[in-house]
Amino acid sequence: MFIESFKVESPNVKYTDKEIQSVYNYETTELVHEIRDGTYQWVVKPKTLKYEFKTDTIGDDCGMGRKQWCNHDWWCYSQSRASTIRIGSYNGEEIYAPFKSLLPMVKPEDIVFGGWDISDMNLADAMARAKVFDIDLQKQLRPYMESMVPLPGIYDPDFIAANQGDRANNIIKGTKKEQVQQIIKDIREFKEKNKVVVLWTANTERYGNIIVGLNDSMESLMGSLEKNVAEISPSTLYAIACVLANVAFVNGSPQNTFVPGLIDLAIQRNSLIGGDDFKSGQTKMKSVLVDFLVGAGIKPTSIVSYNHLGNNDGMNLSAPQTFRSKEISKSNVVDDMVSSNGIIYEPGEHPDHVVVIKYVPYVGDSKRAMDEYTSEIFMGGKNTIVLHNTCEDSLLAAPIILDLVLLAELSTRIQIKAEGEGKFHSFHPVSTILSYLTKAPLVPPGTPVINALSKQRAMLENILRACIGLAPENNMILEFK
Ligand code: NAI
Ligand code: DG6
Repeated sequence: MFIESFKVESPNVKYTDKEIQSVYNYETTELVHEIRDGTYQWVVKPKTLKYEFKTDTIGDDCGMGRKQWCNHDWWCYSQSRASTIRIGSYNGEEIYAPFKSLLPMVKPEDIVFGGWDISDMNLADAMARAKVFDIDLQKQLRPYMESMVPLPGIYDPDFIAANQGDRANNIIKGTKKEQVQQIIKDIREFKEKNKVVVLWTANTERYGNIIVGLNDSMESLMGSLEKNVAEISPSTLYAIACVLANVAFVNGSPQNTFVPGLIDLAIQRNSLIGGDDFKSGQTKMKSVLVDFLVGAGIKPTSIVSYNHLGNNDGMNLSAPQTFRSKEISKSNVVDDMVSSNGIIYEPGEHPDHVVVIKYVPYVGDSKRAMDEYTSEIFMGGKNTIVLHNTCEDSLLAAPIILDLVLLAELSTRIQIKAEGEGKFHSFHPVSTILSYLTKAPLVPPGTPVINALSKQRAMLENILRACIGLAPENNMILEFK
């Protein structure tokens, strides 16, 4: 059964006009590796930590009883708009509510769009050029989009494919520092009326070289900016501007925008950063399937993923250096699952994992993703699973863009306090709750990277549940045992 909304009644939860406060017992474990009875042993000690959460309710979309206009397939594949969570059972029936009813979230219809592009094409013409929507829909949307023209962007041909040069007619001139200053000015003008989240969905760049003294610390990066050093990518320049303007910045592309100096800067200034690379289709399937296989004791030994696509992203990725960025972000996604099972894999053993992307103009945005998973099964047998997925690339990415923006904004409104801590603070500026939506989750230094989709989803959902004093979803259903 599905219900539209709910409210939690508990001594641990308080709803006020301005915020939702919750007290939460975090059940976890402490691991000890010590000598007992003359040998090293692992000892696991359950422990309970007490946390408090405060969530600012600005942007209220909890909508107790309010009718939602957007409850249809427009939002399909958006985690925040189209998915549900289980909240309990009633008379023996499982009860589900919208994911968005957990905490107040900004409504998509309240988002004000702005942005930069190195091409000055208005959004209606860009929509026509992209050939993703059918003509009828384009005609309906054109009046709303033709007056929307992007602000000039930061262009550096060294970082993207040469085949993008023809589009670059809308460029911020000046030194890198002046370009950053212009982005900050644009953000400030926008910020006068709106809360800002910036999301990079521009071309994939090549990886930036990490060089000691150039970008390995906040000081070196800011020093390099002063000196107009060439090896600072446009995406890193936008990210610097966002951190300096204290607005959230999310990277939807695979390159290493977040060089160590940038991460350092974001931490110092407590400004949210998140990424990298939208996890839209093939990788999402991979982070489900490999989790299932390894979790079931089946041993994937070869994973080969092909893509062909004919949109501008595909054209940009046809250059080796931009392809390499994508290859890296697509390749590391099975690591945590493989290392979780020391029964089927030897230490250091890893399946062959190959990623191929080819530009095929004829298929346009209709991307083909083909995967072959070969695994070892019972008694030395082999199992091969083949997937073929055809889908509009852009229509997979757009809902993820929406989710990243809505969740990043929500994340900036949550405050946390552990027992013994004097005051509330925001989550770590390197935002891990966005990892469900990204191929190569950016995590704070020293934090484990989780790629398995079910764990990423559980983390996101359970943290939001904690903010309203609900226990994590444990699927035990003990009531019926
Ligand atoms: P696109 O090539 O259609 O659009 C990129 C836009 O960025 C173009 O309009 C280009 O002019 C602009 N641009 C390039 N450099 C810029 C700069 N420095 N500043 C401002 N604008 C700039 O690409 P698409 O398909 O929209 O993808 C965007 C990014 O998202 C790519 O990195 C892609 O790999 C990534 N991505 C896309 C997915 C998908 O569409 N399913 C999934 C995962 C990631
Ligand atoms: C070819 O792989 C083009 C890419 O930009 C993809 O569309 C994108 O990275 C999606 O990858 P995935 O693995 O999430 O489907």
